[in-house]
Amino acid sequence: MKKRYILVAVGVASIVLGSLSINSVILAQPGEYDPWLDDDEDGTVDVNDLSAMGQAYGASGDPTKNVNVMNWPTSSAVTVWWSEPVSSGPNLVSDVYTAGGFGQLHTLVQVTGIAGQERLRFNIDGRIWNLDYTTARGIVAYDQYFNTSGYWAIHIPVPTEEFYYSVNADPETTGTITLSFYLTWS
Ligand SMILES: [Ca+2]
Repeated sequence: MKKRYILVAVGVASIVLGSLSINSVILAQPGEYDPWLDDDEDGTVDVNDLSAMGQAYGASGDPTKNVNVMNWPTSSAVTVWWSEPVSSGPNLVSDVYTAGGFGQLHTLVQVTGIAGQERLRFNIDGRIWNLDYTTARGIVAYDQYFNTSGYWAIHIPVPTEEFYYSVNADPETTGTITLSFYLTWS
């Protein structure tokens, strides 16, 4: 009985080893160049790349890889206001925009018609949602007074996934605001 088991075991092992050797022949064929396998980064995957693996064989740790990304995409510029009138009364509030995973928010502002005691309070706001996402609260992420006409370029980290702009004019204040933004990854 034992001999029979041994014979079966040897038979199975032969089949497994046979298929393994066929697989290794297939794997040994030249394939597409994979830069992740080219350890010494000489443009060829060869035995020199195996030595690094041999030395580290059996080691374990965090598989995160450091990479340099050169082709960061950029968003298109979005015009929020074009010569939009502002005056005391209700705040001027923009649509809500989604930062979409971008990291930096670049805003260009032009203000006209502000002089003397006139003053605009300009905010870039993020939004915090309640726990069941039924109501949101605006949070001031950037706060600046414009007390003259002029141009401003404002660069800030994206405050939250969603953001918007708001302008509040002091009493006896009238002017216009033109504003556009674009987003970059870094
Ligand atoms: Ca190599």
